Amino acid sequence: RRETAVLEVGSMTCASCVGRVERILAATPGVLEARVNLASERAFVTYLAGAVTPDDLAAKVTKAGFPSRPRD
Ligand code: 9UX
Repeated sequence: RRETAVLEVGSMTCASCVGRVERILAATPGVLEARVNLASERAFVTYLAGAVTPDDLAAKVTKAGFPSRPRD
């Protein structure tokens, strides 16, 4: 089943950062779609439940230099 995660993503300062974060998320197994909004510092990720978790996604983006955490 598909679910949507919202992540708060820090340290994005330009459109290229947005593209980097979207590619990082989209390249993660289980992720179907990833969209990032720079102004709101949010990532919206559609993923397959059981394949990956919001915590996994936030950890991966954080490791790439953009401190992130799941939001309700
Ligand atoms: Mo923009 Mo982001 O020049 O890591 S790519 S600051």
